[in-house]
Amino acid sequence: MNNVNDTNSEPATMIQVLIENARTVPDRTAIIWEGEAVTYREMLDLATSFGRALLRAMLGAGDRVALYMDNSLSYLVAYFGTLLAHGVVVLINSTYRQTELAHIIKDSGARFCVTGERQLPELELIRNRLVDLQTVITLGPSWDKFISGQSMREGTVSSPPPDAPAVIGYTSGTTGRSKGAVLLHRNILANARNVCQAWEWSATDHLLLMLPLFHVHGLLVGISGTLVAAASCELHAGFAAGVAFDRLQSGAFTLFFGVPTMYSRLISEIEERHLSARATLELPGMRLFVSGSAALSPKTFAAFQDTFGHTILERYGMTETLMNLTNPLHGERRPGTVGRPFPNQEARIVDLHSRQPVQVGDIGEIEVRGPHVFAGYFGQPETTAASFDAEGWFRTGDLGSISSDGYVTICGRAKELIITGGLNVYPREVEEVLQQYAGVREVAVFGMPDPDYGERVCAALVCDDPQPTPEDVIQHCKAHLASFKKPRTVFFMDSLPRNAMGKVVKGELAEKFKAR
Ligand code: MLC
Ligand code: AMP
Repeated sequence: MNNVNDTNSEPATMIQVLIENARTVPDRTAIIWEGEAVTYREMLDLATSFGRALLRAMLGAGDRVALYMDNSLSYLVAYFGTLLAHGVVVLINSTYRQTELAHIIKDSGARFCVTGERQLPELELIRNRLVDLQTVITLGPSWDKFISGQSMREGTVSSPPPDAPAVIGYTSGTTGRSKGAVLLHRNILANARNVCQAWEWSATDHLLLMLPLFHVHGLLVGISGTLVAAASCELHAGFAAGVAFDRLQSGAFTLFFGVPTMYSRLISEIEERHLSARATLELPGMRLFVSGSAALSPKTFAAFQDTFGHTILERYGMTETLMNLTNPLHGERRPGTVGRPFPNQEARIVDLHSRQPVQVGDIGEIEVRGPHVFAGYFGQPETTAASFDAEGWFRTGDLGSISSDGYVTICGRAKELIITGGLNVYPREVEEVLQQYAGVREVAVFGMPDPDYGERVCAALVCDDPQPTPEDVIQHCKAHLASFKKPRTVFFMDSLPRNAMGKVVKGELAEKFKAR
């Protein structure tokens, strides 16, 4: 049914990969969603219908289409459909509230937004402020109407140029307002190919994917890798340890990707079910568990090995660069490290001042270079220029050291960032919201260790009397920000510890409250 241009040369975009798979293995399952298998041919047809509808609605090449919704098959249809119509997909966390949402839609200048019924009310609150946003497509009847709509313009979808922007992923900085990282079609394909090569991802693999599609981990590793390998993937709405364990025991899967919280919850699930003998926990068929997006503790690494008999492979990535470093598929997977660069990509560690590579064992900033590295921050040439050096090395803002045999250990961050359950929280953004609460005089948001989320968001406040309760403050944050950013612990102080420059010493706060 589709009229997509076929190509016989080596695919240069993920869309060409999809077209190629639909041609060579049309009846192979690509995605399983809610028990229904969707073949490569069907996926291309569905995406083509959506892409054509966008063209009828006057989408121009390079126009942004924001996806603000939970995981579903429609998410993938909208994603591939947008790319087929030469639009640019803007990823938005489906739990974002109006301020976060308004910023991304305005900053990206999105003309279209595809949203779920659960998210629509939040979007409606700010709709009249979003001058560029012309069309909102809500899953359900509005989606059906959009797809079947008539127009004078009948567009033909095709593969976009490899150098064109494909995805904008928002990731934050020091200002508290997130920046859009522009990934080109060729960046996404290059990284997916390198990942497939390193992990020997092949057509016989079947991935259990419970990560959100609005982040690169789920979409640009899980889905992209599946396509490049012409493999299949069972997509879920989200992660639940019980469901994950049952599915993994079914024998249907070979791959699982997760953040460390998912691995520690899988271990707890076994404890809760009082299953202890390893024999009962066999996960038939599984060949690879990969962890990323946050540091996997050696404790969880060892406990998972003990419980399930599998050695987790830890890798390191970021929105701007996709996947950078990986422990080996064959060879030692060293706990506490993120391994070496993926094939065809480079990484090095440089001194923070001289910007020269450090000696073995010394700590510096991790820099990366290669075809996987993004084009820059949307509409921010100066910030982009400051993120790269003259030789094209990208400064990750992560601190690390390298061993004599090339394994990198991440030791901290040059950027101020809390990673909770694989989700990033920029303290400044939460501080700005807390500042608005009546009676708050000073505020500092910082991370502390958490057994479930790895790190937890904490806030120290200096307030006028009468002091608010922690619950008041937390509710205030939930009303203004995605709920995962709220402080889970609130401390009240008479004054905040500051250095000679007047800057709050957050390390001291974390140390002080650790004892409690
Ligand atoms: C949800 N909540 C969280 C949270 N996730 N709080 C802190 N940290 C988190 N990560 C809050 C919700 O707001 C809610 O609060 C309550 O916890 C329960 O919500 P839930 O929906 O039941 O969530 P939960 O089961 O706890 O989710 C945990 C999780 C999820 C680990 C399954 O956070 C998740 O899927 N994380 C993966 C994120 C990811 O894909 N990161 C990749 C980024 S890309 P309340 O109060 O409202 O009830 C990247 C690059 C790379 O980093 O290298 O990959
Ligand atoms: P994001 O901006 O959401 O893409 O998050 C990227 C950040 O996640 C990186 O800059 C790292 O700080 C962190 N990260 C990703 N993978 C790992 C890992 N394996 N270990 C430690 N930190 C990680």
